[in-house]
Amino acid sequence: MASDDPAALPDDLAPPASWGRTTVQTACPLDCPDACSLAVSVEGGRIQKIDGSHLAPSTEGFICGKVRGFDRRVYSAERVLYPALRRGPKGRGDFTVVSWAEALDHIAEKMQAAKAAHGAESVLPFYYGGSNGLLTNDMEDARLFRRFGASRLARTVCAAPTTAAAMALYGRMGGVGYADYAHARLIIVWGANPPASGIHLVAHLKQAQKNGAKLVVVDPRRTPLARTADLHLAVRPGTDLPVALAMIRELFATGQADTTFLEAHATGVAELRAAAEPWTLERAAEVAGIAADDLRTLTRWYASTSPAVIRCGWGQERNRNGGAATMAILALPAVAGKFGVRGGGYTMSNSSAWGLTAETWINTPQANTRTINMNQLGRALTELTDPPVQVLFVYNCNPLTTMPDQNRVKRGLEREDLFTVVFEQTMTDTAKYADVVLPATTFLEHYDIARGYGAYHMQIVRPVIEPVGDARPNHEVFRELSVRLGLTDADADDLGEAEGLMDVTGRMPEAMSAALHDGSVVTGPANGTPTQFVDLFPKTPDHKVHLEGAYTWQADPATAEFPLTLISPASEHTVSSTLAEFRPGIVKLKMHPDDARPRAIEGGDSVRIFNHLGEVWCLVDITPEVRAGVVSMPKGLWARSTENGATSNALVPDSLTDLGGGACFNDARVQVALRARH
Ligand SMILES: Nc1nc2c(c(=O)[nH]1)N[C@H]1C(S)=C(S)[C@@H](COP(=O)(O)OP(=O)(O)OC[C@H]3O[C@@H](n4cnc5c(=O)[nH]c(N)nc54)[C@H](O)[C@@H]3O)O[C@H]1N2
Ligand SMILES: Nc1nc2c(c(=O)[nH]1)N[C@H]1C(S)=C(S)[C@@H](COP(=O)(O)OP(=O)(O)OC[C@H]3O[C@@H](n4cnc5c(=O)[nH]c(N)nc54)[C@H](O)[C@@H]3O)O[C@H]1N2
Ligand code: SF4
Ligand SMILES: [Mo]
Repeated sequence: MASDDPAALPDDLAPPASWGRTTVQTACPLDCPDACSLAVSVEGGRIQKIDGSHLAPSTEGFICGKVRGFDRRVYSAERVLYPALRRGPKGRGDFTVVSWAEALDHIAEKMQAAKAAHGAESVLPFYYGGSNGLLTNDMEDARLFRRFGASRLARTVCAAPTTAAAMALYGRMGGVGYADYAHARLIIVWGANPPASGIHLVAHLKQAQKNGAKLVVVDPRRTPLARTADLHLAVRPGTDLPVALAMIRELFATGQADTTFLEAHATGVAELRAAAEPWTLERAAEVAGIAADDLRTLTRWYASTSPAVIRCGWGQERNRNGGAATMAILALPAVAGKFGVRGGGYTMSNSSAWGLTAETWINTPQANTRTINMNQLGRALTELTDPPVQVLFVYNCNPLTTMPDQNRVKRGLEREDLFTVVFEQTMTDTAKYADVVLPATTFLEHYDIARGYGAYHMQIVRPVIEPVGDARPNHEVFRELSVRLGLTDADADDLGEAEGLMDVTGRMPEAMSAALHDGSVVTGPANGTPTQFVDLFPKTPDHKVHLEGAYTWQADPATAEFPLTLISPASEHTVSSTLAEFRPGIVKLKMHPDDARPRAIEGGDSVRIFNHLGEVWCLVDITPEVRAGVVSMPKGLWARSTENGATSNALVPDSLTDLGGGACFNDARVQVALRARH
C-alpha cells in the first residue's frame, strides 16, 4: 500500500528503486528529544543494521541501544500482521483474521450506529503520538474525527504542565541548544535524566565538566549524572516549588536578583517575590528533605556563576505542584539575570520553537464537541453518560499500560457494550481488549516528519522496507475510513501517504519544505545554537517574561497508611511502553534500606505495593539509589513484568496537576509489604 504513486514525491524522497542491498538515510521519530538521523542497511528487503548517521550534527553517528535493536520489534512474533476481529473474551487476545475491507466496513458501521443511537460524541479517538512525527498523528486522523463530530481528547499525559508553565512565562521561546552546554560554567539538571531520556546531551555535559563547569542535579534518585555531580539535591518528589521559590527569595534578599533585567524584560516581579517570601532556605529544605546548606550553596553558585544553564526535565511536572514548580524553576534565569550569554538560560521543550502548528495542515474546522482529559480515561469509560463512550478508537498509544488508574481503565475496556478499535504495531496489553485490531506500519515502513524537542533538527522519516504483513500507515487507514464514512470527497479518495506528506510539507514555510524535500536536515534557530535574549525572545504578546501566576503550594498527601511515594521514571531500555515487551523477568522495585528494614524486607524478596487503587506484586532491590521515603519502578512496563499483571499505573491516581490538566504519575502514595521470600 505504501506510496503506490511515488511520482508524487521529489526524487530524493522516493522509496529505493529496488529493495536490494542498500543503506537508507532516515530519522527516528520516537518520543525522545534527540530526533536522530539514521542510516539503515537493508538487504533483500530485510533490515540488517540500524545505526546513527552524521546527517544531523547532534546525532554524531551514534544512537541508543533501543533503536539499534528496533528490528527485533519490526519482525517480532508479537507484531500485529493482519486486521482481525475478537473471538474470545475481552482481554484474552484471541482474534480471527479478516480482510482490511471487512474490518473497515465493520468499524464504519459501528461508528455510524453509535452516532445514530447516542450522537457522534459517543465516539472517542484515543491517541497521544509521542513517538509519531507530523504526518502520522494529528493529521488525517484529526480531519476524520473532526468531520465526524467525535468527542475531543485533551492530550495531557505528558508535558501539559511544563508546556503551560513555559507558555505562561516565555510563550513559544526556544531554549539553549545541546552543543552550547559545553560553554556553561554551571549546569543544573532539574527533574531530567539525560543518560536515559536524551543521550546526546550527555557528551556536552561531560565536556562542560571537563572545562571546569559545576554540575548540580535535583532528583530524588541518585541518577548516573547525580553520581558525577558537584551537588545532588535529593528532593522529595513534588517539592521543587518550595526549593525554587526559596532560591528566588534568597536571590532578592541578598541583593543578587538582576533588577535591571527584570525591570526591562519582566512583569509580575512583585507577585513572584510575594509568593517566594514565606520560603526561607531552611523551611524549603525541611519540606524537601534536604540540607539547608546544600540549598544555600546552590543559590550562591547560581548567583555568582555565568554562563549558567538549567536543563529542566519532566520528572518534576508529574505531581500536584508540577505546573507551579516548573514556573518557579523557569523564573530562575530571569531573576538571576542568566540570559544573553552563550550557554546561559534554560532548556525545556524546544518543540514549539519550530513555529509549526498542526492546525495549518489539519485545515478542518473543529466543532465545539466535549473534551475528555486522556488522564481520566477510566472515568470516561465507566462514568460518562451524556452520551456514554460507545466507540473507543485507540492508535499511537497504549493506554492500559500508560494512563493513570489502570484498574479503572481496565474496567472500562472490559465493558461488553463498548466497541474498541486498536490500531497497533504489536499485540500490546491494550490491543488484547480490542474488538477490532488493525495492523500499523512502524517508522521503518512509512513516511513521517521527525522533529526534535531537544536537538534542533527536523528530517523526513522514510520507509526502508515494505510493510510487514498487511500493515498500513495511519494516513491511508484514516483516509479509507473517511471515505467509508462519507466524510471525504470521492475524487480525493486515492490520496496515499506520499501525497499526505506533500500536503503537510506544502503548508510549511518554503525554505523548510524545500530542505525536507531535498532529504536534508532542517536546523533550528541560529543554526541550532541560539542564545536566549540575543537570538530568541519571549513570544508572549508584549515580548516580556510573565512571572505572575499561582505559585500555590499543596502539601504532601502521604498518610500513615500510605507513607511512601512511588515514582516511575523513564527507562533506558524502552520508550514509554514501546519495547517493554522485551524486558526479561519480573521487575524489581527500588527501595531505600531505611524503608526496607522496618518492613523486614530483604533484597530479592517478592513484595506487594499497594494503596486504595490497587496493588502490584514484584521483586525488590534494596538500594540507596532512591532517597528514603521514595520507591521507584520504571514507567511503561507491560503486565508480563510483574507477578500479578498490574504495573505502577495501578497505583497512580487520576487526579490532575495544578496547571495544564497533567498526570500525577510521581504522586502515588503507597505502602509496601513482604509477600514471599524465595
Ligand atoms: N530511554 C527513554 N527515553 C525517553 C523516554 C523513555 O521512556 N525512555 N521517554 C520520553 C518521554 S515520553 C519523555 S516525556 C522524556 C522524559 O524525560 P525525563 O524528564 O528525563 O524523564 P523522567 O524519567 O520522567 O524524569 C526525570 C527524572 O525526574 C526525577 N523525578 C521524579 N519526580 C521528581 C520530582 O518531583 N522532582 C524532581 N526534581 N525530579 C523528579 C526522576 O527520578 C527522573 O530521574 O523522555 C523521553 N525519552
Ligand atoms: N507510571 C507512569 N506512566 C507514564 C509515565 C510515567 O512517567 N509514569 N510517562 C507518561 C509519558 S511521559 C508518556 S509520553 C506516555 C506515553 O504513553 P503512550 O502514548 O501510550 O506511548 P507508548 O507506550 O510508546 O505507546 C505508543 C504506541 O503507539 C504505537 N504506534 C507507534 N507508531 C504508530 C503509528 O504510526 N501508527 C499506529 N497506529 N500506532 C503506532 C506503538 O506501537 C505503541 O504501542 O506514557 C505516560 N505514562
Ligand atoms: S530514541 Fe532518541 S537516542 Fe534513540 S535513536 Fe531515537 S532519537 Fe536517537
Ligand atoms: Mo512523555
